[in-house]
Amino acid sequence: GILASGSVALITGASSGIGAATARHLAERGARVIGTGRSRDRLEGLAAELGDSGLMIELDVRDEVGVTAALAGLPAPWRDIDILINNAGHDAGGWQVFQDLDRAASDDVIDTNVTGLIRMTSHIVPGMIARNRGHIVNIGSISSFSPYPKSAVYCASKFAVDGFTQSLRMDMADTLIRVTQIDPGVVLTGFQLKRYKGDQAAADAFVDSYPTGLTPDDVARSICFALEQPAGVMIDRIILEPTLDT
Ligand code: 8X3
Repeated sequence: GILASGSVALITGASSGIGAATARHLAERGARVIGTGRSRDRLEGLAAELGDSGLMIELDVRDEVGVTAALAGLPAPWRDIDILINNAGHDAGGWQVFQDLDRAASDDVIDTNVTGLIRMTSHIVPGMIARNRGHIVNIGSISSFSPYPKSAVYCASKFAVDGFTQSLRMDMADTLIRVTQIDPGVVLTGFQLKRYKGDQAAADAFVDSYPTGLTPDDVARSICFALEQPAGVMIDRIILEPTLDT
């Protein structure tokens, strides 16, 4: 399968949360993992854990020039990317009714979650097509199809990811490239704290209302499930929700 020993996976937003957990799971299964994030410092821990199976690079999905340079600078053995995990995304400062949302924060949500995800895909798809080999995993959300209040721009961003995933899959129809979307509900990561603008008490209260919130490992196992299917099996979408939702 594509998740074989020596396969190269690139994971955006690898410094924490779902991205970091997925990096560990893929490395455990023999993949070589390029972990990207905005800050090299925050990737240090993962670099130490993964050793020779990991390559950490500083890359901001919002930055076209930086992305181009970072990918062009990959050492030769890391250039043929088999698996792209488009994980980088946030709703920083987003827990607000739309009329109170900060405009700059909203723009950043779109730049990262939508434009950045499309940018990474557009850089990496040509090589996948040339080799007729690849699996793209986009991290959506339950917000990709089930909107809720106080997250208008975030929900818009995840609906956009959903449309992109589905249309991209159709465009890959005459290739062996697979496209999967993973749609988690509440996952207990730094996402929640950022959404609440760093208000720890508010984030804790939210998290406490989900006694069985999903962990990053739960999401990582779903990603592995999709990747480990035989070449003829396309997992379109996996939706995960916490069992208890109080
Ligand atoms: C975010 C999902 O449930 O934390 O993608 O709002 S939730």
